[in-house]
Amino acid sequence: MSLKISRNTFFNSVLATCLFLTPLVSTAQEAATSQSSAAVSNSSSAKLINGYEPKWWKEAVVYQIYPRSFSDSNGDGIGDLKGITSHLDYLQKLGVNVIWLSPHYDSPNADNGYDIRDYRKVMAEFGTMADFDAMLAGIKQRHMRLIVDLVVNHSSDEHKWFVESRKSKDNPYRNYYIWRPGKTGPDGTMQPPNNYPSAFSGSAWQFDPTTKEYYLHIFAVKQPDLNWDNSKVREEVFSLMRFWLDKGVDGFRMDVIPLISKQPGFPDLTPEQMRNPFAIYASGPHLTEYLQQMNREVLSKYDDMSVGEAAGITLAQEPSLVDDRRHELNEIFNFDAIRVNREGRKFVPWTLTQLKAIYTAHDKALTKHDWDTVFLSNHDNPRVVSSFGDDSDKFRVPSAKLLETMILTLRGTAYLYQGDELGMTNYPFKTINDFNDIEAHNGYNDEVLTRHSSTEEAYIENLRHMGRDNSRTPMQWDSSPNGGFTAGSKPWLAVNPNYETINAAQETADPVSVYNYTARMIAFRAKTPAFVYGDYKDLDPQHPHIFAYTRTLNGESYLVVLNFSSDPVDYELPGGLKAGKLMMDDYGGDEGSTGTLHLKAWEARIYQQ
Ligand code: TEU
Ligand code: CA
Repeated sequence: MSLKISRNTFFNSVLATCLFLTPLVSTAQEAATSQSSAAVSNSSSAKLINGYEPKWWKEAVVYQIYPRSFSDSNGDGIGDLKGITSHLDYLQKLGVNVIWLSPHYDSPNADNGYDIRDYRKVMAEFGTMADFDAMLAGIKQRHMRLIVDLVVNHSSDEHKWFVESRKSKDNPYRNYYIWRPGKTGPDGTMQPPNNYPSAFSGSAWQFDPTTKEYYLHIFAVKQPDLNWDNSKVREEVFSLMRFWLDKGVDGFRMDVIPLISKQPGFPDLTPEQMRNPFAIYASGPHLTEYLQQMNREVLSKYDDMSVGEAAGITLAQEPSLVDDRRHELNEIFNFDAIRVNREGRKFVPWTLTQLKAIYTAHDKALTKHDWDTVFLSNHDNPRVVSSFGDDSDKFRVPSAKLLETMILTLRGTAYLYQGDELGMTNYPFKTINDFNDIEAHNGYNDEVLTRHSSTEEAYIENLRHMGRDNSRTPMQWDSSPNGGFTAGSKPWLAVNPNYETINAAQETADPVSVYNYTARMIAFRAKTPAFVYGDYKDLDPQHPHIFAYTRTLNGESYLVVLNFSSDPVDYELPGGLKAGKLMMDDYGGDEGSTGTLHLKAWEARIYQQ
């Protein structure tokens, strides 16, 4: 560490020193919380780290749980909250700081919980409010935090608001949703109000015979969009947010939050706009106003974290949602990287230079007042090692480790999805009957059975690569029947048959497993602020197989070198750079300081320069 003691550097060396005293602080969680609380306690802006205001949610490693598929405690084949509570030690040992829980609310499960019937009630299949409270208490006892899913662009059509709303045009809840009269088509038939497509195939409008009007549903017919232009709806949402924050929840992942402000007059999409409807759905005139009201009336009142799922938002628009001077959201999920291998729903080949260009673009587009997220997996996307690594038996482990190395050393809050820490892979789906996902079935009925725009085989083949159910197969805990996910006979979705070789019991017992490597990487990140607040530099953007970048903070610099290929590469570091002290290697080797690195397939190395 250079000894030039600027005030900043002095502060940071204090920070760094207390970090290097980390052994005093037992787990990565406590380290992270102490790191930020230390910074926050003197949270005047002066105490910036490399121009960034330190925040616990910037330093966090977030672990997403899809409750239906995590762990079944009562043998009904469906994951539940007691199942999560029974595995909190496993998560604490991994070192994650925050748990993001996908929807746990009362729901008829048309879209597996993303269709909420009662926002203050726990889904019966998942347990009781007492189970929720016990899970939350267990998370806090282990110095972790919990954020829950806020799904308020739409509700379930079984929510009492909608049950009332559809009864009559003058029902007090009518204006909680978006109703419009149909228009008469050229052939005299009744047509939807406009040509908006649903994300789950077909029109985004559903005719309702009771009042002979259409209601808007950007997602499924059973997911009617809420009318945020109605201030009563906004008050309802702010009130249910306070309900969960007052229970001790630490924040929200906000589902498709940019869609809450609709286009006045609902003009038809032009053919150009029809190529990316979400860009129009996500650019309503009142989005900033509603997010600033939400921040003013709720988020700013708690030490919470808000991450918006921002489908339809471009990188250029990202600061307008996360710049901390605008008081809207803390961070968003931008989908550029995770969707580098797809056009619409179609799986397309991708290149490393494309992915690297996206990370460089993020580095350039975001200021010190913005903060990013880093993720390549969630419950809507295929498994990370199958999509971005090599899930063959020979390279599944090193490529899974390499991808976690990247996610945990790029700038932004890092996100893991359940099973990534085990290197879980996509599922060998055979027919449409193997799928549960409404998006898959609606698409099949539309593209294969109705419009014949795709053959059955082509459609299923694409789903094998892109289908959301790839990530929703049950968690693989051990090699017992059904991977130990359930003691029951029939899990709600089949367990990946490779559970006998890929499971938590084996991984936690094996010191060189993906799990233990990821845990070491998370601990390394927790004590290395350069991986959080450090400057980012891609050293070799055009190299087709090597991703080499540095993270530098106050003269302390780390070099990360990743071989994104299934072939060894002799890599000469650019500009005569010499590799420094080896700190991490997913193969555990060390060839000493040199300018040319002999990298094995999917080898990942981190050097302290
Ligand atoms: O997803 C929104 C979203 O962008 C996805 O629907 C995505 O377009 C698609 O799945 C890609 O295959 C959120 C939730 O994450 C998702 O699970 C819900 O189905 C959806 O909103 C509706 O709530
Ligand atoms: Ca259960």
